[in-house]
Amino acid sequence: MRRPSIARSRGRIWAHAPGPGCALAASLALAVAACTPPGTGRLPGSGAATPAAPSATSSAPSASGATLAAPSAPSPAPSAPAAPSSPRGAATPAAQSATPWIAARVSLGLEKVAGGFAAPLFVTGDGTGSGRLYVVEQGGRIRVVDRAGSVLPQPFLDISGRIAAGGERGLLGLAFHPSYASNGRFYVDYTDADGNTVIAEMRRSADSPDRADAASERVLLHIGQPYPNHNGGMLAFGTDGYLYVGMGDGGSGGDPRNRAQDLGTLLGKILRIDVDGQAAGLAYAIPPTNPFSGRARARPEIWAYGVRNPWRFSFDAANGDLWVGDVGQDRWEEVDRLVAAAGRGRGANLGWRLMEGRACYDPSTDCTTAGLTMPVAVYGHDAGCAVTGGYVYRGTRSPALDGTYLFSDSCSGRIWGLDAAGPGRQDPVLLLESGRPIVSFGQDDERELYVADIAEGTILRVVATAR
Ligand SMILES: [Ca+2]
Repeated sequence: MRRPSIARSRGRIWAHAPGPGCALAASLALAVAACTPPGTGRLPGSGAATPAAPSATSSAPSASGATLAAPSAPSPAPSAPAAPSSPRGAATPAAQSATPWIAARVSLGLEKVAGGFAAPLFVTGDGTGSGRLYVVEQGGRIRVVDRAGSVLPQPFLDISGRIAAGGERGLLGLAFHPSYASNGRFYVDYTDADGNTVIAEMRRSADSPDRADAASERVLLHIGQPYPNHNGGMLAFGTDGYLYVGMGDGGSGGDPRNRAQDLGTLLGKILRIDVDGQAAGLAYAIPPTNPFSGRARARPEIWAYGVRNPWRFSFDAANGDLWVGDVGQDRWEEVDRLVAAAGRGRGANLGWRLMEGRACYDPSTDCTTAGLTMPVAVYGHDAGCAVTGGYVYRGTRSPALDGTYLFSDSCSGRIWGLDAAGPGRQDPVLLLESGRPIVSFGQDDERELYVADIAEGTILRVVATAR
């Protein structure tokens, strides 16, 4: 079995660039990307790269569908006690069973949209209603899929010459400015030739909406990375118009310098910056309501802290809730829900390295839990190795999914659901055994959801029907 060996390897410290073999870099979110030789443009072989047996894999949407076996009477055990920190913790098991979401039986499938990509690890619309999908390739290119489903021959952007790719490095994130239609500005997160994080603003070409101007780069943040792993990489604009940035704890294993709890570093944090302003000495502005703005020895960019590697996060399009998939160490993967009406996690401490999921990590017993924000859901490494945070479905094609937060695991390929309006502590409901190394979800302008299969080089649409 491949998966158990990958899971065991995750706790090991590795301080050098990944060598041959995938197990090394399987330590984190880009388990499969480690198998991709950087710069070759070739897809990894499915045999070596696919960590789980593709039992249910199919490009036919319904054929691969698994049935959500939602029990008619939910088990009262571990999800019953609501986490005290949850603003929605008052929901009872009875109330949960009465929601349409948990009562529904959903058949979930994946429908291939486009392929031929080299290590795709993100996909998004541009917010203009153009129908374009932008596919981020780890090696440094962004490809365009047009409304008709054709992959344009010329990439939107190619900055592969500025990037160190491989393992958990590469072009990792992309976010379009909320006013992209008028200002043409978008944002990328990548690791540079030295492996350090760059967050930069770039612009659409003046000549064509299908091309970016690669020379337009304006660096906003440059963040040193002490180790090759845990680079975060997610960028997304909140409904507040600010850019949120996911930063890992700097890497190695076990957060050796306790950076995630150190407000003096940007590592192990979720950041929030104002890309439309510019403060003295900065390429951006600090939103005045950032929680640590003005505090001594704290970085004002920090929005929330205590994360290990928040590889993918998203905002619920219906209410602005922030959902974070934080990759765990050796035992637990977690999803955090930071409710907008309760501050969207402003200043929250999500626990790492004190805790891994809901378990003490360092110290291993009697860790202090006061003031920590607990995950809405966790799963153990018997079910995967690295969480892939997803989205709350708010599209129209699959009404059976409305209000379901979908997420996955890059090793096991399982797709689970959570009730976005449910209690503050839930058990993930298994929706599909995809058998695919799903390293990311993405959302188009109609709020339909996609997944990226980094080994096969494909983008697939999530579809579901009620049964
Ligand atoms: Ca946590």
